[in-house]
Amino acid sequence: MTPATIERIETCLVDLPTIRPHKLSVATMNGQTLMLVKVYCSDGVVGIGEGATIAGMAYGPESPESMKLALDAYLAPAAIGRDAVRVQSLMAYLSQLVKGNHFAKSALETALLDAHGKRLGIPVSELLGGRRRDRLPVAWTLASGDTARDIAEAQKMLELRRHNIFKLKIGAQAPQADIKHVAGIKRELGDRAAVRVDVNMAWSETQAMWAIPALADAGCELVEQPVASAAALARLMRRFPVALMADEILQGPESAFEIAQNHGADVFAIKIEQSGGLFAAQRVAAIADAAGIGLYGGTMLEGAFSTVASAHLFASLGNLQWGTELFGPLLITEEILTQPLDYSDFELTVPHGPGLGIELNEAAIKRFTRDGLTKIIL
Ligand code: MUC
Ligand code: MG
Repeated sequence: MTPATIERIETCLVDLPTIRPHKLSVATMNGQTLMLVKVYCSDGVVGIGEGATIAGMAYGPESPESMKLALDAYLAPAAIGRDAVRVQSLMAYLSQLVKGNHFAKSALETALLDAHGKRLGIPVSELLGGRRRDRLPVAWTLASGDTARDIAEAQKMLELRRHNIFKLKIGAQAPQADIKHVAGIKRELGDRAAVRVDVNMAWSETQAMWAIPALADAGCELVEQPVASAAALARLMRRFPVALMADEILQGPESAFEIAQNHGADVFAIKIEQSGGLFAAQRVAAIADAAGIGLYGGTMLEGAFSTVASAHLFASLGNLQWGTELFGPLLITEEILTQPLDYSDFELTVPHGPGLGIELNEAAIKRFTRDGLTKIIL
């Protein structure tokens, strides 16, 4: 193989509007910021990766700005001149120099894999061991904050045959009101759709003890991260006729191992960014499989690049019992790709082209790209 080294790394922040406010227990989003990273290699290949999170720093310790800073000041200077082909080895080297910063590392690893796939003429899924499926079920999140509006949105998604699994964001109001909200939506949708909830850690263990059975009675099949601590989630396990999913407490392979050891979840929401990259997420999935824990392909409401990177990984996993929620690009008003992704018949098609198999529409992001770190819209 022709040797290729990293010549230049560029980053930028792109502030894009969302189609409607997206209300979570931690924040209400009116837009999404993508941190894009471009890796220019000595053989002329350019790879693109993305980092995104939810509402600045409301969800977790990294922000789009912190990802850009970690890349510009530390990861990029250390990567310049190094072998661009041996991606795992380069990422391991960089991890010795830069601790944490999982989202920034995931963005860089995505760009390196995109570049390497382009170089070899194969999709990223093949670099991850080969895809086992070409299409992925995709859930939609109902988070307008209004029951009637959420029902209308779900009905529209069913009519369009775009989604028939709905995740409801709850936890911003009292559990009693949330239970009413969930029951109202499930009653309207009936057997046509699956209903799940994400509490984003908003409940105390005591609240969860009485609210979860009520959600199960309402027809909810999966409760994501109802409480903040791993210990509390483990104590709630096996008490209710509904699956419990770990999200925020799952921060890479080591945490996955600990949760599995403590029988701390029925399902893992696997996320490439939160795991620290695609290879780390692959290891999280292996731990889940070994422990008999189900897998769900999670999102950080990412744009097209991190969404497609996730899709390549999820397509290669042996088990994906709970489908995915890779709908991030559909929440953004702008199409940033030259060729839109194919969401049809309740599924997303994993692109087939080399690398990620997608192309950035530079003109489309131009007016949304920040000059520096200061936010220009939202
Ligand atoms: C999360 O907490 O899972 C995924 C869907 C959504 O609406 O928010 C995210 C993050
Ligand atoms: Mg979640």
